[in-house]
Amino acid sequence: MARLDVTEMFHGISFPGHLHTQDSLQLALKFPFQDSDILIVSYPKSGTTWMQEIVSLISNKGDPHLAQNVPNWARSPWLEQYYFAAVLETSPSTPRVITTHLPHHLLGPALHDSTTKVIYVSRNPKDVIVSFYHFHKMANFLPEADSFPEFFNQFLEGTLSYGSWFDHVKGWTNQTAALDKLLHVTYEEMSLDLHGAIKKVSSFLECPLVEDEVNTCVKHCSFSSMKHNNMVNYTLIPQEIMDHSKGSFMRKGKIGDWKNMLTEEQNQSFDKVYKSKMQDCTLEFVWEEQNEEERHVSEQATIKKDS
Ligand code: PPS
Repeated sequence: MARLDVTEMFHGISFPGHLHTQDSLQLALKFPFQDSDILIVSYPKSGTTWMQEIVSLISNKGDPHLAQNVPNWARSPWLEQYYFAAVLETSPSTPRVITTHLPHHLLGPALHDSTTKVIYVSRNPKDVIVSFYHFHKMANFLPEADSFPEFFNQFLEGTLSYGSWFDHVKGWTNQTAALDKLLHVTYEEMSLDLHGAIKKVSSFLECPLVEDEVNTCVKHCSFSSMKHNNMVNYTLIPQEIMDHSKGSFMRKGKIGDWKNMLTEEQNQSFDKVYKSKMQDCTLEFVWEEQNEEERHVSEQATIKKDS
């Protein structure tokens, strides 16, 4: 298969050459966005596919026909990938839905003159590392991930494909003033309250849904529905490109899986790096799924704080 072993270095960030060329990356930075476009932005493994499905279902008022018949990459193609222009031309999504993993310092200027609606999806980075590591094992277009400790260090250094998680998240979430329309949704929000997250996205997209439609969206973008939907679980991708015997794209879909992978020492060094790199950032992530009792205590604390 073409260019599986090629890496493209672009502005100091490595991108898999199977999907990207210097031209496709360069073209992405000059893309003429339209005001009606919807742009889904994320660092890899943060819930991109989930948001693509949510937006697709919302735009179709919960009707799963497109979601069950057209692959996600055709409904919401990646701006920086070489086949983007061709796919966008035949994409059935109205308005156009575009996806990107590009950092804000590269793509921001292209968005300056439009009121494109941007949905930024983030996920707690310990779960991102683990999900990305497993994905490297099955995705033959990504460099071989040798050992987890090595991969973990590369994540912290920002040298993995698509660059630094820290720069990505800070770059996009600091843009509330510069971008007219940016909605930040976390993976954990979707996981803890999918119904609420769908309503939040539908209101941002000015695509109001009645309660039955929200419930249909919830049903079709649950982990189990998406895991069994070939249009979104990447099983259509040939074995040479994604080795499905080495894992599933829809792997676990949980908050806090990092606890099964990171050692205590790695957890501590992660926290140290996180604290120093994110000191200028007010974001707060949910790091693990709370049990019922813990959730009740924190809800009470929030109610008290708000009253
Ligand atoms: S990619 O390659 O960047 O497009 O990957 P991305 O879609 O951002 O992230 C993949 C992870 O998201 C999980 N996922 C979900 N979790 C819960 N519910 C739903 N519906 C869902 N859809 C996707 C997917 O399982 C990957 O996470 P892990 O932790 O590996 O399971």
